[in-house]
Amino acid sequence: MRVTTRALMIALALAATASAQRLTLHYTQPAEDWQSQALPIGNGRLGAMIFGDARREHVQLNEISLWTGDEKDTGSYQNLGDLWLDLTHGTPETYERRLDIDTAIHSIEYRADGIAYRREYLASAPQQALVLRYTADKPGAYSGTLRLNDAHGARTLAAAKLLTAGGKLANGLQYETAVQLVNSGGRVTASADGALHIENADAFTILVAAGTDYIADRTRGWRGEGPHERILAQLKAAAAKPYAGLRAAHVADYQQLFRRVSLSLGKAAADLPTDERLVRYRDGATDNELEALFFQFGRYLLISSSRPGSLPANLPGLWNNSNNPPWRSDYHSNINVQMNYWPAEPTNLSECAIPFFDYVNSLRGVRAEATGQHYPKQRGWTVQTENNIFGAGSFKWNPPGSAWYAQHYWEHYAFTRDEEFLRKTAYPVLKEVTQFWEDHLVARADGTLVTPDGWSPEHGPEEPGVTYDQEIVWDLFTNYLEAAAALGVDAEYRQKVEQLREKLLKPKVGAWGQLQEWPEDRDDIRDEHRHVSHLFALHPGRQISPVATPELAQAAKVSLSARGDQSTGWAMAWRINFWARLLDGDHAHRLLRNLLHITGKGNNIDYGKGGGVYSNLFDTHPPFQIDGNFGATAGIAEMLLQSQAGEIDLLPALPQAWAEGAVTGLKARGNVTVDMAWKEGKLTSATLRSPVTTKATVRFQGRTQTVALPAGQVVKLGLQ
Ligand code: FUC
Repeated sequence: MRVTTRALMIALALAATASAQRLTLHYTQPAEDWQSQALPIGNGRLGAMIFGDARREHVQLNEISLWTGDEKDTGSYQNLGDLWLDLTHGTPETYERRLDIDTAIHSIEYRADGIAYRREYLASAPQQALVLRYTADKPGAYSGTLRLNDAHGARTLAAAKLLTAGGKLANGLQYETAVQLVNSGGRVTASADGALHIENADAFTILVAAGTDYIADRTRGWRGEGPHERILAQLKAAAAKPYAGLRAAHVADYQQLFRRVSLSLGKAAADLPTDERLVRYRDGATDNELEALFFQFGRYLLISSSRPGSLPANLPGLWNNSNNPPWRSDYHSNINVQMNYWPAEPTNLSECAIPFFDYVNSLRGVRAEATGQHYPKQRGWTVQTENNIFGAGSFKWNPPGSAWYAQHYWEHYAFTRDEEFLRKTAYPVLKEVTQFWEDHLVARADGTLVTPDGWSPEHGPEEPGVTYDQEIVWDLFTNYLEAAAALGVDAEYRQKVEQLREKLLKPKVGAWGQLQEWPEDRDDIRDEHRHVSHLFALHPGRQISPVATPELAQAAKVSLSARGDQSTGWAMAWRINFWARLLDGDHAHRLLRNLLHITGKGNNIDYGKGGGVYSNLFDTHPPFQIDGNFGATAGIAEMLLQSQAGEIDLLPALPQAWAEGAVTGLKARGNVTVDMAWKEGKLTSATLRSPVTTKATVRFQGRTQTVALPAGQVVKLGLQ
């Protein structure tokens, strides 16, 4: 009996280790390079990139509302500052750093002078603070100096066990960082040069709080309370709790989101460091669990950079170490900010999309004013290509940008069936953007309606009726119509919008069988441009599908094949989604492999090829741009489950490489949660559940079946 229990315990422990390994990035050296090696933690608002050096720790800090610019000028997202911790112990003999994305804890372990040292770093959402914990297996082992460098040159003040630095940016934005050191054993003293000195501490915790006076509330002019009192209160509250309590609350808060979805794509690979796995993978090795890790890493990044109450994930998510970052680290409206939110609904992280809606809602007033000046005859509003947090835009006007934003509102409802959200939040946006297009479309001689000032991003020429615009407007009208019907409102206006949709110029097939990017048939078969904007209707739209519009789907395939399989990071991520929607799992997987291709440090912008990942699994455009991470996570979800066509399609684009696997917790439209397992490429079990009584049409292995889903019941699908 005892033996059996013991054997069981060992088996359980091994299984736990295997699953922990599966969800861990790990390395045997500290990071030297911010972009490609340091590891990110974040609570949606506060973020850090960790280098992990044993004797000279560097933690780079961000706060998501630290922006220059205002309602007229775009400005850019800023670096907040850096923490430096110099320790006096000897050179480490062993070293390992890990980012466990199942707990959202970054750990560093090493031995030096015969002492085992351990660090645990986390970004607590409940506590609104970063928590950096240092322990050792021998008392009094820690001596050193902690410094805080403000990225805008503010002086650091040190008093008791507290460091503070902050000030005002040129636009008047107030900001501050505060760092509290909590030690057990030894002594901590402050020096006039703004440092804290640790002598012979047994263990200590560094707590970091930071904030600005930005509030996303136009009626109050963006300026809220200064951050000083707030961040000191946050530090005080965190300092009053033991580390174990802070840790447990953080893990519970994070796992409540993260653990909704699990994915296994086969055997766990040997427990090699992540950078070594990436190199083997690049050289052709199979590593399905690395692909599953990459999927979950996207979910980790979304939870870490986009939590309710804060701003949405920007081009690098939350993590930026420059005051003059590429493309301002902004909200780009022609693909990028939307791609950031593709994984939110299907991978069961609906709440993480809320910052995007709050952000868009906060801009509507400013954008209506700017839109009114630019397009005097139009109601509603739209955006430019580059956008800041205050509502200002720069670079080209992007007329269909707001219509694409509106799609996210509709999808949030489609997945959650949250009727209050539809009525109060989504419908007003869908309607005002629909009105913009009602006013903005123009009739051609043959009566078809076209967008007058089109541009297929970023792939000129500018002309009316480009396919991208037409498809996005079709999508908007369709979403509007379904929203109005679901709410039972605006019957008359619905008829009007239906007529408008009817008259829209529709996608066309060109001379070489391609889907035309422009109304003129001038697509070049040799063109490998990264944007494939005219395939919006295939993904994330739903105007084209292999089942409902096979000719157009075939044309989309011809276009996509011509554009090729190598591109920038996000462009390959989009292609994964396209191939999944074309039900070609092997091709989607080929793109995933191309994207999960390790590349060097490369800091320069490259608009051609060269996308991939760095050894920290950050997607690179190049440079680092988080949309590729999010787009890939969404693409993997599309390979496993689709629901855009009114059916729940199980394993629609399963590649041969994923012959065996299991997934739990994916979401389908209609608020249905799906678990599945498969072997030899065939579904072996599938369960569906819905919180309210409903029916679903399920497609699998070439047939469909309608299943009743009584509220809250787990319904097992009969596969015979
Ligand atoms: C779009 C893309 C670029 C880049 C930039 C941030 O304009 O065309 O490739 O991703 O956004």
